[in-house]
Amino acid sequence: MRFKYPAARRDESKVDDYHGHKISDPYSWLEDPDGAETITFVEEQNKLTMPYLEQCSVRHQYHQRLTELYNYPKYSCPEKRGMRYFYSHNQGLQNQDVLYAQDSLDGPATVFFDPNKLSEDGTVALMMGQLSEDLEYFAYGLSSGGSDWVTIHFMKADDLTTLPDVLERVKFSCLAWTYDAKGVFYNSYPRQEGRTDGTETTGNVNQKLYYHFIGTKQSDDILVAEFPENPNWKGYVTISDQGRYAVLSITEGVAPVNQLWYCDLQQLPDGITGLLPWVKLVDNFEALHSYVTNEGSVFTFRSNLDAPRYCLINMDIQKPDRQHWTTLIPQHDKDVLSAASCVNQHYLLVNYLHDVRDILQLYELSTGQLVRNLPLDVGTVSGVSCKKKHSDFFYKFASYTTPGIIYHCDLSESNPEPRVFREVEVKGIKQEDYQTSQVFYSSKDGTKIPMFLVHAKGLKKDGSHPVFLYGYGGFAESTQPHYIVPYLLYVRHLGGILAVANIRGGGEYGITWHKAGSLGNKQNSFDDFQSAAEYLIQENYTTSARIAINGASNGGLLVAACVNQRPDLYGCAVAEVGVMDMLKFHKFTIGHAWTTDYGCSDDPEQFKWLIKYSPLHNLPAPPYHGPPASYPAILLLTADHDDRVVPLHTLKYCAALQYGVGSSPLQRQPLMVRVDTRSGHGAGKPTAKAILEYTHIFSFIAETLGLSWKD
Ligand code: X98
Repeated sequence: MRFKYPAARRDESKVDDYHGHKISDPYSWLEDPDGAETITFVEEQNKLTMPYLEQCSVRHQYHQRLTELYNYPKYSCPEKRGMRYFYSHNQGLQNQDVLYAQDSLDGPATVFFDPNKLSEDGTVALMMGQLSEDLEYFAYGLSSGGSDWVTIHFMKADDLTTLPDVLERVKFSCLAWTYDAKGVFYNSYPRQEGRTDGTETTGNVNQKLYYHFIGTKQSDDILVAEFPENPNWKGYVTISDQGRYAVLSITEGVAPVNQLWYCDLQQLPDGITGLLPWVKLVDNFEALHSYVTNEGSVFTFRSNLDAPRYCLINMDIQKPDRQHWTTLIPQHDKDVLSAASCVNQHYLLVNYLHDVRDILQLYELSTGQLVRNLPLDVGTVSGVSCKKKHSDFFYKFASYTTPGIIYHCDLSESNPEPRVFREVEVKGIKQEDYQTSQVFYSSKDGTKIPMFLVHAKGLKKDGSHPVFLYGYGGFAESTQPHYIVPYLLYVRHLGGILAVANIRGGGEYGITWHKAGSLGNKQNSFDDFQSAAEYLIQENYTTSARIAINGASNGGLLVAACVNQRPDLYGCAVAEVGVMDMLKFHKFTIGHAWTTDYGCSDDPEQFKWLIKYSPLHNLPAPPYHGPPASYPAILLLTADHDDRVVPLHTLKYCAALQYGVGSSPLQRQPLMVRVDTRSGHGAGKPTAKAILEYTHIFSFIAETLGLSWKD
């Protein structure tokens, strides 16, 4: 079937000069979210896309079954605070998780905070929350419509009454109480022209760190740190165990490096009255140091200094010179030390990532010696809750087929053993019907790439199976196993295989893996993804016409770049909230922070990297003849309040795609965009919206790959 796409004006006069290279930008008018033409463009695209998605043959079955199966109870690990426990819980289909409090683990739980009460459609979400040390107050950040902007509110923790204090223009912020519960540290941006609701594209610069005293106006907040010479710096406070120090971690972009300053709050004779007398412990961006704990003046940090797989180091702030730093737990020869926290005064709970599976171990804080292993199945520690002053801790395990097991362990017992505290069950999905395996395939340059495969037990490798191939590959983020009901539905009811490729650019094997897939090496990340598809074909799982690829954000870029490079390799591509204009991404909202992974077109050498793969700039011009004759079916997704990756990326790419490829008579598969409203980059998305979005994505895949529903 041929589709008639909405006409989009091409402004041929828009040409930019990058270091002598003339690059046209005919759809730059789509950069104005308020422009009448942009509004019409979005309306017309949705008018084409939504009826198509709604008429897909499996749409109703998929939606009904997903709603049924998603309706299972979800719990976080309980957090012990004082003598009380706090946890989040969703009965199944509630739009937002509810916070509960209880006095004992087997006692009754009462609702502590319910975000569902804040909006009809569930689009107001709780993004952050902190109790003061003695449980006097609860400070919490709400976001509306999916935006990264947050408004901080306060509530008394005993009678749940709200206080009049409200903090605005907060984004990418810490939230840290001083132990005396007089107030919190938080970050906010200066006032900006126009809107500040997440529908604007204004660059986020000059963030400042404030201290807010409870009971005062935001305009009276104390500015405690700012970096006027470095508009992209952000400084986040962590309060040390026992509350004596404010530890300030300063980052510039999203690279795993920071500066580390601290302030001894005991040495402030008049309390917090102005810019704090920060002491610089690390004043360069060579490595990342994250606070774990401190014993007096000796601080323990998780660090990647000369340790691409991370280690734990001790620094005595009374002897801050580098030559006095000591290694507490050295870097492992293969595994990544991905997290560490202190428990029961003298122990460290340490998480390692071993071939994309988590390992959890207990170490002695004083010596760094291993005490014991905490056995885990193949999967992910998706949550840990522990405190230095408490002897017990919780951790939650999840995998592609395990929805969640929360373990509880009390180190004060004579022979402490983790016990299952809570295990959830999803009625209608039998774990034993599925098989998860991990393969290591060769990429273009011979590098072995891990990939998880989830499919029905006893699947025959006869080349007939539809595949859902997912990837991310950026920002040192590891793509670890999680329980995702929509994926299991694809396996169970559409006969599919879930394939998750742990491509370079992620953090699966530490900093080396990240560097091998970023900046001038970004193409490795794309090659790894394409090699995953080729492997699945060679191994006779599938054929290219039955492969759907998917990714979001940096993964949306991955999907779009891979389609441009190998349109013959896939039957369908779903690119969510992707970065598509690699020459301009740094100009909008927080885009400048991503130059640490991508580089920046302002730099002549980096421009050459970016122009080679930027999805917007590597589409064919009409008339498109191929080869191949056509592009796969493409579904793009974005949303009006996505202020992380602003919608203009997807809109400009969509216009250029429909112009270049959609105009070809040989292009029979749809090239469509779905633009959601009161929705953002993904965090805080209400359950109803998530279910509908997954329904549209998998209905589109089924329709365009020709899959039918299996009961
Ligand atoms: C971000 O852009 C993360 C944005 N971001 C944060 C927080 N702090 C930041 C500090 C510096 C720069 C960016 C920061 O969210 C933050 C603060 C407090 C609490 C939690 C977070 N990221 C990249 C992204 O979204 C990938 C990883 C996170 N991208 C979109 C990269 C390309 C597409």
